[in-house]
Amino acid sequence: MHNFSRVSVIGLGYIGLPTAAVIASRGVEVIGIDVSEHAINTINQGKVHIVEPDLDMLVQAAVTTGKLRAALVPEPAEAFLIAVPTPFKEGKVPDLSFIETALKTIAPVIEKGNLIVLESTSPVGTTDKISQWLAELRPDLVMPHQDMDHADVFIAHCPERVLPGRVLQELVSNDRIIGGITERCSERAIDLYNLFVRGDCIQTNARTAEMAKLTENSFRDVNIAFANELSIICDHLKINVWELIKLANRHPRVNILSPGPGVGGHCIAVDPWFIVDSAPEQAQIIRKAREINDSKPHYVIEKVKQAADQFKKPVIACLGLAFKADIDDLRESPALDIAMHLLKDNIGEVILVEPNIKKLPSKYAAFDSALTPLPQALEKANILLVLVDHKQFKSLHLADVASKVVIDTRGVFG
Ligand code: SAJ
Repeated sequence: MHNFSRVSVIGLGYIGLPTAAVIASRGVEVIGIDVSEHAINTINQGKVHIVEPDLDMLVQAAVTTGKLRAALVPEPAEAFLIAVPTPFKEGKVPDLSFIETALKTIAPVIEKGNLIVLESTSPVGTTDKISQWLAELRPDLVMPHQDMDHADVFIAHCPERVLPGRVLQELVSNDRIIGGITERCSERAIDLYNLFVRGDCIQTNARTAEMAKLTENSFRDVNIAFANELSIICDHLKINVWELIKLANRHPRVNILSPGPGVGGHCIAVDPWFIVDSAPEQAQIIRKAREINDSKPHYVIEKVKQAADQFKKPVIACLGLAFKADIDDLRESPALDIAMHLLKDNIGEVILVEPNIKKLPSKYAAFDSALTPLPQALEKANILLVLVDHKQFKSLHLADVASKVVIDTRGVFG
């Protein structure tokens, strides 16, 4: 088993920073690299620039004990863990530029015997590309795709799988899929993850590991699309979809997910497109599911417009703006998207209730005055649009809202 005394994490975001802090908490020296000076300065003060339960304490302890340090310029290390974003660009084509830039940044400090692990969710073939790119950047080193048995560096993919809001628990307890370019690459990466993972580290090859991560998020997306399609069918047939799903889920082999206003976040709505891009002819259900989930916000907007037509002076209260329950994350949120459309469409007065935030992102600052506490919103609105199942909304009773038109996209009233 290989012991690591110095690890570098490239990209100190929602995945990289918690991973760096957890590795540091195991007594390993960790150097975190990021392009943001703000992130570097914040971390070096023992503080965090992202919201995640308990992360602040862990980072503070790791920085105070000198085990974690952040820097703009890379330094030599035994292992490099790349955790940068992989968004898509025009035409839903994966954008690997962050990975390529990260690799160019670390290439000059890579030494014989080093391990490079890609954690970023990536299309199939990306880990092989890293080996090829690095061969060009460092022709003095032998890459695993060039000589399986005598490579100078080890390269593997180990996709992150943690759920925002539970990152620190899941980083340690989740099983990890580890796919190296060669078996030796996988084994070296397993040694690294065994430092902090209590779940199983399961060995495979790089392409299967890449596809496994995309498959997990696509599985979820397809199943949410099924629930969203059911909700639209049930509206048409005048059936309560929430009751229907509860009943169907009583079958021992049925487990339908929950419909909603659409799918948000940075992963489930993005990753299936990586499969579609790699296999456009074959990936039919996966593409259709994406289309169904992406169209759900428009369906909700149309429903609100129809309801607003019944009132002379419609007052629409949007309950929740975050992308899912009990978090403050508004990025890629269908709820925010719907609320902003309604505000801009001038179909009546629109008020916003989001108990987890005090201010809207600067892009929407003009609408800050629409933010309203829940009791006032309940008093004022004649249409209640439930967009997020925050705990504050789940504690409402149907009697509290009996006089209003309720459009409940999350089933908080069952
Ligand atoms: N949603 C529904 N109905 C459901 C479940 C979710 O509409 O029944 C919506 C949510 O409201 C939200 C979106 O889907 O808008 C995604 O939320 P989520 O909680 O299902 O997942 P994420 O995006 O926060 O995290 C996912 C996780 N993947 C899986 O559960 C397979 C996480 O483990 C991954 O690490 C993460 O993506 C990632 O980074 O890829």
